[in-house]
Amino acid sequence: MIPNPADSTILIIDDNADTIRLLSAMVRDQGRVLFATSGAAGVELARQQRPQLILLDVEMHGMDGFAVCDMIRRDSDLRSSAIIFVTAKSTPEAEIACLDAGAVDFIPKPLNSAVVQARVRTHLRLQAALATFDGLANQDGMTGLYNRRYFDRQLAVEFARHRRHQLPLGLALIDVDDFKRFNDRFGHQQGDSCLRQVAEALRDGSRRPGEMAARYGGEEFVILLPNTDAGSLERYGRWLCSRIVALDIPHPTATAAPHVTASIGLCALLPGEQDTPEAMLHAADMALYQAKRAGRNRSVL
Ligand code: GH3
Ligand code: MG
Ligand code: MG
Ligand code: MG
Ligand code: MG
Repeated sequence: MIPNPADSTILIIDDNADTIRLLSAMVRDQGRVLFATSGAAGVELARQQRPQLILLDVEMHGMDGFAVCDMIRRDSDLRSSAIIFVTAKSTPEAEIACLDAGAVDFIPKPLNSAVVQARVRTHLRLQAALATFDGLANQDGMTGLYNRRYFDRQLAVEFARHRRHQLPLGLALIDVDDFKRFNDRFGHQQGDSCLRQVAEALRDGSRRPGEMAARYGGEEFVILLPNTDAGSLERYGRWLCSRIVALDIPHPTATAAPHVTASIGLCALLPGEQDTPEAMLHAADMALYQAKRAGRNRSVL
């Protein structure tokens, strides 16, 4: 999915109401415009709304533009918000200071409508291109699920959240059963199509907030389930197995059933349990191995 620059959000942070009015009128055709009249309110709004572009006044009462820029650049959730400084100080030194602070551009006051529009348009286009690349870098090309790279990053994020807020965290490792035989019987193209169908079922089965499905590699998938305790995870594992059975993809040479099935290894971390993301994956892998040994088409915690 390619992001459209016109769907962008532009946040104006300025302590002067007249400047906000003027800037809003200039850029309102290019996206949804929000504003804040202080640095602190601006940072708060940026965290809530994740704007693609922030037009930031340098001289403000209280927290000035450089302090705001610094806070935003330190916030990993706001990595993809670009900052343009708006300032009357247009010496080369001032311009360099803005760029060195982490802004992508600099708009001089007094404001020229055509210049403001051209700069905003250019940066929204660049932001959309970056978002496209970011999406592609995190995606598995064949199934459209997230890839392992992205999964590993999200697991680290959720794991830290689990620690901080003392919430349970669940993980499911899913491996298609007897898939080598499936390829041998039907060929690789049918094999790929089977993996896409399984992936779609997994995506569909992980739509609650915070849940994510990824292709872990080959015919293995993984689902991250925040706030899921052991009991819910066991029910989820059984449900997921039945969803893959329900795809009803014929597999006459499989060992567990005459259609495609999967084995699932589960791992649930309770609040406060001292472990690591790697240990979670290892535990799920051990459980998966047991599910295979016990006859496949089942989940094991
Ligand atoms: P088990 O039930 O023990 O998991 O048996 P299995 O045959 O599924 O496991 P094994 O690890 O022996 O074989 C996995 C097979 O998955 C072999 C490999 O060629 C196939 N495979 C991995 N990635 C892809 C893919 O992207 N497309 C297709 N068509 N096949 C793939
Ligand atoms: Mg000001
Ligand atoms: Mg495998
Ligand atoms: Mg397999
Ligand atoms: Mg195997």
